[in-house]
Amino acid sequence: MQFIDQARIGVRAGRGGDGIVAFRREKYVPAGGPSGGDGGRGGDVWLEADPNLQTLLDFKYKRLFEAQEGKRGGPNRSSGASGNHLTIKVPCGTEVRDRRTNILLGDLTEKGQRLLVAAGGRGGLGNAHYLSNRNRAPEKFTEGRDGEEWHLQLELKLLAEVGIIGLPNAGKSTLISVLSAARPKIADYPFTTLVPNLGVVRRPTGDGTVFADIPGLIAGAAQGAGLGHDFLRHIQRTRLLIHLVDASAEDVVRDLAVVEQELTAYGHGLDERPRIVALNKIELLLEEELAEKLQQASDHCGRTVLAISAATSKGLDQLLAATWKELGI
Ligand SMILES: Nc1nc2c(ncn2[C@@H]2O[C@H](COP(=O)(O)OP(=O)(O)O)[C@@H](O)[C@H]2O)c(=O)[nH]1
Ligand SMILES: [Mg+2]
Repeated sequence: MQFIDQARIGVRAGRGGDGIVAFRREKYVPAGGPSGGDGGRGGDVWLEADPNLQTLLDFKYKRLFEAQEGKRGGPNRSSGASGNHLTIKVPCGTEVRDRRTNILLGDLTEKGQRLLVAAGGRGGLGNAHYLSNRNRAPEKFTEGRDGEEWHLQLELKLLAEVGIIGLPNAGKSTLISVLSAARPKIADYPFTTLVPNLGVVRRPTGDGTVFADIPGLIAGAAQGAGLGHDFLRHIQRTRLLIHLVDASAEDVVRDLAVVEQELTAYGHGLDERPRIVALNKIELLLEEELAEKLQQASDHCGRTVLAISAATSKGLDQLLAATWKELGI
């Protein structure tokens, strides 16, 4: 199963500065020669792989990237300054395609790897270039060239770091939708009936972490009941599991245990994965009822159990704080 994050961006390199027309004006020199300088080159746009980024989240907000223009030429044959290059940081593993032709321009896999995606325009020539015996006072100059402009498609294979598990109806999909800042596309998914839900949740450091909601966990999933078995295989690579339980269920301990048994039965170390347990839908319960269920759940799990409501956003800050702590972010 592949999760693919996609973004479309436009990149525009800087235009070259124009050449200018100027003549030397010096004391005692009646007719100074042409002295107009050349324009500076426009800045390039580069992409660079940065291991601190995990997602293309930032490109959901900013889509057009432009490098600086070159400056006009100056008098006394002085060239205009070149425009600054622009470097756009992308996560390692980002594939870059031309959007129109779908041609792969590059695959930025290694830290620090760079790809030129739009070259800056050449600066124009000043009139000093056009001095000749026939024309001692040329008025000719050229304009700077436009920088290259491209529409790019960025694609990144995502790794879900956090898996949300729990029985059907626990509120997994709801939780992901309220937490996430973006919804990546799920590619090549072999099943049609159940599709994992993905969300990119913005973490305090700015970049995103991918959460995957794992549907289809029911009793017997590890033995192949329903489609849960396939999803269990896919959560093997997550670093943290959030186990959600519907707090309004009659027996929260039984609901917890059903899913735990499936993790254990599946093996592969899934039951050892760091885990956060949370009761959801707590706004449906009276205070004493909630306290009692929290107590039962934490007695069963041997750890603190969080109380949240995906519907009203109650307790979500604490849930995220616990998540970042577990992930060491
Ligand atoms: N009252 C209440 N309902 C919720 C809450 N979170 C989810 N639900 C509802 O519970 C039902 C199942 O939620 P869903 O996210 O589809 O569960 P999933 O099967 O675990 O993905 C839906 O009708 C949701 O609207 C909550 O915090 N409070
Ligand atoms: Mg769901």
